[in-house]
Amino acid sequence: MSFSEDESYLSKDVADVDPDIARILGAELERQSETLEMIASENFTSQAVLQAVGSVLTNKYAEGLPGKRYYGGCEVVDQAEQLAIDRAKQVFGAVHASVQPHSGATANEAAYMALLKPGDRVLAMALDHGGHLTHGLKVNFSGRTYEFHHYGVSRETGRIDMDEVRERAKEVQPALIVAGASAYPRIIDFPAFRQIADEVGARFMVDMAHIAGLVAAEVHPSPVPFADVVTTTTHKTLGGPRAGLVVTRDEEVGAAVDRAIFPGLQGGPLMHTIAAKAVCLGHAMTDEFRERQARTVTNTQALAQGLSEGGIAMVSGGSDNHLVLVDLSDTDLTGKDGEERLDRAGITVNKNGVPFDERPPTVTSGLRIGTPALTTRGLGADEMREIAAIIVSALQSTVSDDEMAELRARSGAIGDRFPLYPRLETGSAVGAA
Ligand code: DSN
Repeated sequence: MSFSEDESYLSKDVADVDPDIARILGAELERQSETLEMIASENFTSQAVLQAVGSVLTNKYAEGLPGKRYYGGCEVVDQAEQLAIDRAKQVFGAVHASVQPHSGATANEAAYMALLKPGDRVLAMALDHGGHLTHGLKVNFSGRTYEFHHYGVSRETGRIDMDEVRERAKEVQPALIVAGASAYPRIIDFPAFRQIADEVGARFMVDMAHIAGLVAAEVHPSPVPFADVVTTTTHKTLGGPRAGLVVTRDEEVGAAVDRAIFPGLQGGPLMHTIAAKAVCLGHAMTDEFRERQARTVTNTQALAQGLSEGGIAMVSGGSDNHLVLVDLSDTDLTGKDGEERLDRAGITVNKNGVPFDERPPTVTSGLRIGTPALTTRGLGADEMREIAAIIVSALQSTVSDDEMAELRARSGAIGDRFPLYPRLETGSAVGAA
């Protein structure tokens, strides 16, 4: 290979090198632009975050921590990680931050490793009541390594019943209690969890992945003053790169989490993603971010109100946060049907089990619908009311193909009013423009 070929290997665009992948990148940008994205765990990250993720920091090995690495040449990436650590501590009011977890699942694994021995008992929210697979699903590492027991929500209210949690904690005598959920529309009472943990001599961990952005903006109470360890992803309400983060209020526990991540679970950290976490945490210090998180909540409330007025039932009757859980149990429509119908109407959501669901997890009786991504795109309460009306119509048993096409056109028209990534062309979805 000649020198000039070498040079072009490093310099060519993906469109020149790999047209198949370039087409896919463009098509995904188009899909994200042309549909209304309402998966509660998704968001649109900023172009600044995309630039950090697509940067030369991906080339660097940096096992260890800033100033204590196992590789040379880390003096630049050290600065990125230190900024991410300092900003995470400031944003969440924490004493220690570990910014290396590749994902929320790894963050949880590290927290367990720091606090537990294999076989220890843990009490967490049941997956089929809104919990997460890393909170003790039998086939997950969590359920295989530790003895998980679960609490759920009350059948009457759809909310976590703290008396039931206390009863379960007294029965189980866990070493650790976990709060946090993937499909829970209400505020979680962290002080009450702490009190129960203290009563039974357990540690307390919160997985705030879904609500981290709301917590950072103080539109949801913070778990940090109450929990021994708080884990999160950085890409949900927080709106950063796809990755994880752990914060603690105690230096010693934080150091144990660091050791659990490396060398316990991971090798080289993803320095490009860590730089992107720093960018996203920088965003989280701005008034613009706080306004967006507050609007995420008011948007969900406008959506919930519109759905309720259209006769759609929701678990717990509404929402305090970024998502609603539509309950189709009393209808002939399944969650799977509902997801497909909304997809045809140009709205992307996911089918989701509801508490006490009698349909199997591949079918379900629920739809989880979230507002973070569309709120980031700029939509407000008026658009949410319009979207609620589209959802209500799409879920009617009598909806015809023509009506569905009209609903899709209405969704598309809403999206057109809020352009996504205007500086990116569909053919250059990775462009730093
Ligand atoms: N899979 C994520 C969600 O959709 O909520 C949680 O990790």
